[in-house]
Amino acid sequence: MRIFSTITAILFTSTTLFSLNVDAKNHEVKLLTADGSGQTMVMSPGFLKVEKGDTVTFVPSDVTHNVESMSIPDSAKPFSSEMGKSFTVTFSEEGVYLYKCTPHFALGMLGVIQAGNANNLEKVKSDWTKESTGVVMNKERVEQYLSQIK
Ligand SMILES: [Cu+2]
Repeated sequence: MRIFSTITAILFTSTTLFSLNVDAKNHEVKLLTADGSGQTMVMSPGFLKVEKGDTVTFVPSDVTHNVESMSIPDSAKPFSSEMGKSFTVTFSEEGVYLYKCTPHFALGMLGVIQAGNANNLEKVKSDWTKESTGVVMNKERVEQYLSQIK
């Protein structure tokens, strides 16, 4: 009987894992030097709403861009990518993620991702208020991204 319960357990586990992954989507954010409509050093899209468990692949237009997390949910893992390399993050913790391109932070190259419920929105807003003193251009982008969170 033991072998049958083991098999049942394995089948149950793989079915559960499969059903968790079935709905997960991959999204793409481009890290652009110029977006063709007059914006420079910009994430496209700058604000993205995903579901818990989805993945986002960040694709730099050239070697000068990367992504680095700034303010994220408490239980989430910070991320930081290599310059010029595509990088995929799994958003397994719900909340708001504020991130930047490390070398273009001062130029306002930041982005916001909402995964599921925005339970840490107030914390992200207060972190942004502190960090925004280091941004000299396009600060309003972040305000505009944060204003889209529902
Ligand atoms: Cu950049």
